[in-house]
Amino acid sequence: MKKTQSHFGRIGQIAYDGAKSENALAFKHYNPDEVVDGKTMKEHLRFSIAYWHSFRGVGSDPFGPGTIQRPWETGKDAISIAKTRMDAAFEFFTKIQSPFWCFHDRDIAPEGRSLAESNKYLDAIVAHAKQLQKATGVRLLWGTANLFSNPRFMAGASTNPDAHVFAYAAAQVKKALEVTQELGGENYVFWGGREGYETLLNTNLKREQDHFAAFLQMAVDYAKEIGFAGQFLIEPKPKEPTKHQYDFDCATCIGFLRTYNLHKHFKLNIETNHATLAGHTFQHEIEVAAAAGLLGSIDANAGDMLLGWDTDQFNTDVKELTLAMVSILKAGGLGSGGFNFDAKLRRQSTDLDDLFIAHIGGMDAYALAFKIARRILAEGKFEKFVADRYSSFDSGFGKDIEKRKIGFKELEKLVIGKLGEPTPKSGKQEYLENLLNQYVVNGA
Ligand code: XLS
Ligand code: NI
Ligand code: NI
Repeated sequence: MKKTQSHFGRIGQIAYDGAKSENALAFKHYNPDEVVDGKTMKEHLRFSIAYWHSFRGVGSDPFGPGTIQRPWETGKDAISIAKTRMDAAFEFFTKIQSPFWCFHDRDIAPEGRSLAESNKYLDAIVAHAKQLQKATGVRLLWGTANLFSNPRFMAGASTNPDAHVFAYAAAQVKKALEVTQELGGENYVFWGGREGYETLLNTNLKREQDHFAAFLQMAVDYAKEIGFAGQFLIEPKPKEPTKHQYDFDCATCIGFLRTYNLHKHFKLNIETNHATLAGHTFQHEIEVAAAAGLLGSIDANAGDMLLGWDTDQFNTDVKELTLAMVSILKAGGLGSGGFNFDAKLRRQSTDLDDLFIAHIGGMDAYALAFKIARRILAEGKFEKFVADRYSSFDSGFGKDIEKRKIGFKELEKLVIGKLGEPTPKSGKQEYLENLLNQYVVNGA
């Protein structure tokens, strides 16, 4: 990388310093170059930095403006500021040793007065990003379009009652797909923050869902036309900003994709905080997606149990992440997906080093969870317990049930005859919880 002025002063590349380290600016568990099973930890974990939070987030909330000021936010016009900001971002990606980044079109380049002008700005910044990717080796995990901030999208994008807004959104996604392809993006995400409704008094739910499906089909067709080979991902979220969102949770998305015959073209991007907003655990959403063969990628963050909105915090809960990792590894991993830190600094975390410390904590927690999960799977205690618990389906009439060889009449005969009353078998939940705790406490 060409030696340029540092945007982070004395903070250099973050190094692995071991679990006992007291250096806040060092990794304790994430050793990017450590080889596990023939692959480096960097390759296993495929971490990604979210441009919107880390480089556009300023700590604002509905009650007050931003609190976080960055030294690189200067320049003669919006384009030159955007370029300098991007230089800082790539310096950060390199220093934090993240192999990937993610963006929305409007995070990286300013919006113009017309779509044509916005596209021109985007092209200028994408050319800059391409150079920076080449110089640093940092790759694009996914791109997406912001179809929720501009007032034109107040009633949704593809589910807007106005066909004109649908057309605008389609044109914007067309361009976002092209630039994602230009930057070698490995996936493309749809998150429908305003694809839903506020009141059914003014909404035709069925028609909106049909439009949403038509929109996704157009994206699939256009990707094929331009040869974009990245994986399409839908990111479920039950609410916020809209009261009811059509992509409520994984199960809802799976039903939607199958209804409209789109399931061959999409997988799911699961966000921890969205899972909890939907009343599920993170692991539940992973298992639901994996069971349908649609586990795609992760937006790594956490909510606050006492707040009912998407607080997008960095996740340091090793127990929660261990459970998630067990399910991900059992499902065979994330393929072209990765762990994208869709997480932001707290409003009071105003120092530049907070950005590093936050990501270090998230990366370390995931790395540790990955190692604990591997140990859990290698020892196979939980898997054996679960296999035994279902073993009555491995032979005899249980097997016949699974093979669909038996029906109500035969089963009635068995119960009235030799089977009689079933004997209770303990689910041993407390034993299993204690076992899990032991793994987490003993660490890697
Ligand atoms: C918002 C979403 C968003 C998506 C990308 O809640 O998490 O950040 O990841 O549009
Ligand atoms: Ni997200
Ligand atoms: Ni979110």
